[in-house]
Order: sequence, then C-alpha cells, then structure tokens
Amino acid sequence: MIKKILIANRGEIALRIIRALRELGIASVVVYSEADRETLPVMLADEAICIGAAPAKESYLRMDRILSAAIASGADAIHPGFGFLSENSRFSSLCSKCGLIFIGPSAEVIAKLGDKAAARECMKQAGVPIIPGSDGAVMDVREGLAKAEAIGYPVMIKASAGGGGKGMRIAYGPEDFAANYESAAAEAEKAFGNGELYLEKYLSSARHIEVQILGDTFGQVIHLGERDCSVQRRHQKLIEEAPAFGISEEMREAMGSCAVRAAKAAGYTGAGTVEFLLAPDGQYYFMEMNTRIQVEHGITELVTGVDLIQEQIRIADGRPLSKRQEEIRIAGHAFECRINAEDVKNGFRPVPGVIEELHLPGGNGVRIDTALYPGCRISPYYDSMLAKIMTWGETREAARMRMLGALDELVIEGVPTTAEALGALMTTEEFIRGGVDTGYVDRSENSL
Ligand code: MV4
Repeated sequence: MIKKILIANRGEIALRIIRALRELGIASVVVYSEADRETLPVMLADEAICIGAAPAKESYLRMDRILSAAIASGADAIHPGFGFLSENSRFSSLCSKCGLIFIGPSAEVIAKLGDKAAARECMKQAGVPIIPGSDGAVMDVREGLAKAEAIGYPVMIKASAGGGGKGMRIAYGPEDFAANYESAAAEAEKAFGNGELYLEKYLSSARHIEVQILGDTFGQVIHLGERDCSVQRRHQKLIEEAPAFGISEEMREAMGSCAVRAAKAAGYTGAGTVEFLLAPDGQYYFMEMNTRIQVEHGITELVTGVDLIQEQIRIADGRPLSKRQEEIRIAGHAFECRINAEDVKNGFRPVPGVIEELHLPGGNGVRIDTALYPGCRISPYYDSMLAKIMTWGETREAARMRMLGALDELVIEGVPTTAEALGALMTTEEFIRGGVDTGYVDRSENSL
C-alpha cells in the first residue's frame, strides 16, 4: 500500500497533489529548486527536499536527484504532475528500477505514444480514425514530396517526437514543401534530438476536442467526457470548457468509446487524454495521446465529480477504478481560464516579478488552483501560469457569466496578466454562440 508520495513538480499542480494526498491520508514529500524555497508547496507538504539550482535542468529535470530524494525520504511512489519528467519514459523506467511506483503508464506505453508516428499506426490498427497521411515516418524531402502529392495539399509536417505543436509546419503546395520540411526537421532535432517527421492532410477550421480517460491495471478503461481546447494561441491553451458545445450525446458516446478503444489498444494505465481534431463536417480524427494528468483536468472534475488525482493514485496502488462507465454523468458546464504573468500587448511575453496585491475571487461554483500568495516571487525560470480559474454552472451561459464575474473580481498587481484578454475572448458574439475553432484567437488578436 502506498503510504508516502514524492511530488516531482512545483507550483499549483504540486499543491493540487498535496491536497489530494492529504485527503487520502498519504504523506507528501516535495522536491524544490533554490528559486522555489519560499513557495506554498514547500510550506504545505509534510517534507520538502531541495534538489538544486533554479534552472529546471539543474533541479526538476534531474532524475538522479529526484530518485535519490524519493529513496532517502522513504517514498513509495513519485507523482510527476505535468511538464518536466511527466512524459519521460526513461524516468518511468528508472523509477521501477529503484523500486518506486511511477504514477503514470509504463515506460513502454509512454515511449510508444510519445512516438507520434508510431501512435498513429497503433490507432489505425485499432480502428480509430486517423487523419489521412503518411503511413509512418518519411525518410527525406523527396519521399515527403511524393507522399504530400498523394495526400493532397495543404499538408501538415509533424515531428514524430513532437506533440503540442513543436516541430510542426504547414506546406500549401510543392513549392513551399522543402523549406518547411527542413525547418520542421531542424526544430525537432534541436528540441527532441530527433528530426524524424511524418505527414498529415492539414484540416483547417477544426476544433481541438480531447477525451479524458482512466485505465486501471485490471484492463478496465472508462472515459469522463470531453473538453474543448480550441481557444489556443501558438499552441498555448488559453480557455478550456467541458463539455464541448454542440456535441450530441451520441457523438460524445462515439468519441468516448473511440478514446477507450485507443487507450485499450495502447495497453494504457492511469489518467490519460486522447486528442481529436473535429472537422467542420462532424468527422473526428485521432491526433495524439497525452500520457499525463493535464493542466485542464479540473474542469472535467467539475462536471463529473471525479477526483482525477485521487484516481491516478488508486490505479498506481493496484486498486480498481472507483467508478464504472455507467456511473459517470456529465452535469452542467465548466470553463477554465489560465491566468498567466504575460504582457498581452507585447506578444504575450512572460514577465517575472513580485505579487504586490492579490485578491482571488470565490463563491459558489468558482474553483481556483494556484500557489500564489501576496508577496510571492514569479520566477523567470518556469512557466508563466499564475492561476487557473474554473467556474461551474448549470448551463454554459451560467458558467460563462460566473467566469466573467470572477475575472472582474480578480486582483493581481506586480505583474501584467492575461485576465482581461481572456474576458474579452469570452465576450464576443462568436464565443457566446459556442463551438469556435482553433483559428479563433488569431482572428481576435488585434482586438485584445
Ligand atoms: C493538426 C491541425 C490540423 N490538421 N493536424 C496542434 C497541436 C498538436 N496536438 C496538433 N495540432 C494540430 N494538428 C492536422 N493534420 C491543427 C492542429 C491545431 C492547431 C493548428 C494551428 C493553430 C492552432 C491549433 C490549435 C490546435 C490544434
């Protein structure tokens, strides 16, 4: 039985995990960098261990130090949160070798789904619809050009080791294929040490819909409905909602069981997310599967009542899922706004600083996940996300109005934030109507 868990993360997600552990009666250990000495996770965890200097490469990405801290503190398991080592198959495997439980899928499953070209093949075999494209990776520009011709332009050039938009280019015709191919390969090589690429038909005006799944070690897999994450800027999500507007119960069931089929095909255990592109014609296609808990998991919790972090721990502890598919109900509607320390007028440039004034909204149907406190320092070393504001309402409109109220009430001084821009994005006619596609932010940007 798991009695103590080491949290290999920082900020609001570390705090989120500490709270789940407290409810489960499991002891918490956090690791932290020198820049994070004076943060809430360090103060609120049962134990805290400094693992190095501020740069992530010297702390949150140091597998050796994190594993040593876990062994020294007597932890049974490691929760990686998101980002950092959360989708690193080598880290999952090293945990096992050290006799520690990695809270996430096995190293083999992470590796298989991390190779996006291989994941596509796996899904194709399982009968999950994939976007027409190259079968597997392409070897060079020549082969790519031939494949692109067969697929039909525009084509999307994607990195096998990518995901989340890195190493991704669109080629509109044979004349701009080679240049895009080379720059995608160079970007992928630099970011992942692997320049391998594959091709897909480019689907424009699509929506980004993702399905939350949970799989236990007894082979049971359930889905918890979908989230619409179409409101993104340069592949950074700004606003998410659950459920997706305009998706019928039949469609939800079809996408949900498709996600379950995808997870079963991969031998998935733990919490995971299957990303789909939903085309304007109503067709949906598998894009990739994320093998971690996601930033936006809270809105699924708001509409299902399931604690996804607690489920992750249950699964890692070898226990069955706490609910069967028939017991999952989607109730009401939820939004999430990611509040970042960024200068919107300056291309959303991250701005570090000190929080001089702070008022967090609250009230019925408002959830805030944050590690902010008055006087805390926002370091330039990590992600610029300060807080996630989530609101729940019986209807989409009630949840939207609640969010506008919460954004209005929010006071953060000391750094610029994205709060006002998010409010503007949620107030347009197009957004109020619902079902915006992934081009929405670009179309709106000059009015932010
Ligand atoms: C696509 C696509 C359209 N066609 N692939 C973005 C992140 C990664 N998960 C895959 N992504 C996309 N893949 C094909 N074949 C559209 C996206 C996409 C997107 C593209 C441009 C601008 C914003 C976007 C937001 C979400 C998804």
